[in-house]
Amino acid sequence: MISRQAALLTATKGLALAGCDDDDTAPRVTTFTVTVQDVSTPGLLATDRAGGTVPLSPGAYAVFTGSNPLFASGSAADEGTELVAEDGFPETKDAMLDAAANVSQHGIFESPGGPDAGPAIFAGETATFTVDASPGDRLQFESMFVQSNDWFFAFSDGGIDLFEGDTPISGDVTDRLALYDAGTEEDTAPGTGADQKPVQDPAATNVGAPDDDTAIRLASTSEFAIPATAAVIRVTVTPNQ
Ligand SMILES: [Ca+2]
Ligand SMILES: [Ca+2]
Repeated sequence: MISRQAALLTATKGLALAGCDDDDTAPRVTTFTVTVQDVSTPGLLATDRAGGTVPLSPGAYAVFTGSNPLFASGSAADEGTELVAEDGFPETKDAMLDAAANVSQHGIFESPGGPDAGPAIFAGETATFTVDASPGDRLQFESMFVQSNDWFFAFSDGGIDLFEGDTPISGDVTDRLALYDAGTEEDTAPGTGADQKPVQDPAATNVGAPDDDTAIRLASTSEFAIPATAAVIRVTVTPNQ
């Protein structure tokens, strides 16, 4: 039989626990659905290739804390980023993320099929993936701007915070994207030249002259006419309820 004093202690402890959930429970995990849509339209680029649309490659993504585990703006690209940016192959980057200590989750996103029955994300297609994250976690990815030599989309500032304080972010995050030049292949204008992916052997890698500038940087809008990011790609992040 429980004593009155023990019952009182139990009740008091219960109240105390109810008042400090944050200290006594594991971090809250939120599952997010991320969509990457190709919103480019025919004739967006002045080229016959892909009807002037801008296909996107399958991408590599990571949930992480601290610094961007996929690339560093201003530094040379690693092999994984080069393969995404020049040839649209994310598998090597995905495998390299296994070794990144600050990555909690990583993977590949791709088209559900589409006109090539393959992983490339063509105009009108949407790739979808889910990630589990806790406050403090960030998201980053790389996906090739296929009508280029070595350009890829990623979030600027190293990634996006998936929470504002403890609140999951929600909605269109396209304005957080930037188009980067990987610094691994010399550029020609979008949709032109002999060394861009649409006119290469689809399975070939590293076709084209090396870049004069080996630093990862923003693609040059002073040198080339480049469509607005929002005319090519739309990314949304939605916490599951
Ligand atoms: Ca380049
Ligand atoms: Ca090339």
